[in-house]
Amino acid sequence: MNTLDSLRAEFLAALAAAADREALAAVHQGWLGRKGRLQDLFKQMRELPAEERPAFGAQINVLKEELEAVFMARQEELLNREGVARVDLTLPGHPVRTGSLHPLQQILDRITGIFTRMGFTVEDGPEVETERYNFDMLNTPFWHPARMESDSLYLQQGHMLRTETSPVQIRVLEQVKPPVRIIAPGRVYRNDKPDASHSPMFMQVEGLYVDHGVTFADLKGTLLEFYRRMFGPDTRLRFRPHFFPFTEPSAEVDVSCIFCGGAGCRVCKHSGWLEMGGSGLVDPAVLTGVDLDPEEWTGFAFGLGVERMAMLLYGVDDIRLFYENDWRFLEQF
Ligand code: 2NL
Repeated sequence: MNTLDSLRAEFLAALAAAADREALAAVHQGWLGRKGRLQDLFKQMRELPAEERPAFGAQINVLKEELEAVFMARQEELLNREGVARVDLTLPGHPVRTGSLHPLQQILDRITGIFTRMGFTVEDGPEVETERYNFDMLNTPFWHPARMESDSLYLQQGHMLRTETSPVQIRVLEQVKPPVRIIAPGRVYRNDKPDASHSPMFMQVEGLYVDHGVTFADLKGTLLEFYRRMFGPDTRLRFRPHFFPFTEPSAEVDVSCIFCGGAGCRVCKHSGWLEMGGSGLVDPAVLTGVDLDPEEWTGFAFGLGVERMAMLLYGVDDIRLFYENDWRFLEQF
């Protein structure tokens, strides 16, 4: 009995002194392990007279269970304490990065929002088009420079990547009888070498309104309202005569510089104006191509570049940034 009591006391002292995992493991090995002190006791048992062995064996077993329970409790206590010590609650947390809409998507959402509130509906269509829809139906002659291999991206058998979203509008005109009031936002493609102001893929929003008696004044009023909602109520517009195969007359559209208000600054190269896009009245040849009588129907159309607006509004000086998906750029929006 004495042996067992002093053994227990020794064990408890050793256990109390064990302050880390390694010390704990050593205590387990030295006492409860296969070659530990308790195992020695079982060996000593054989030296006792046969009749005393069962009672002694039972006592060792009781002691062993007791020590194992104490050991487990101590181990748990130590591990818990260690675990808490390892978590430094004063450290900054792991940030969870939240996503955000791509800057071009944000601008596109604003553009479509303004036009839908003016009564336009949004249409889309294939990015792989036929030359027929991309050029022929838009009155673009076979010799037109836009058709050149060096300007457009051609695929097999008369197919190509669309260079404008106009084919979307042609497809709508083929299907629905006017009045038609639609915008067609989407990706378009050109065979351009990328630089700060060119990307072979970019975004365009085209608009089309065909009805009885649509005039150039409707075009001016619609675009003025659009740009005023986009850039502010003091925005002014300037229409410069131009040529597009699909509109007649055609005009390029400038807005008064959104930075200097027209006084002249570095961004507008001291002209007071920023070039924004093209527009015009739908060419009669385009209307006949979709079986509409140009004597009965007229329309206006326009095309605007989304990147151009995003670059001006966000102060971005390189179009390629929009397509590199570098989160250091994207997270700023
Ligand atoms: C630009 C501006 C423009 C159109 C696109 C169009 C569409 C149909 C009929 C007639 Cl279905 N026109 N779209 C009109 C004028 C300009 O694009 O700067 N393009 C290079």
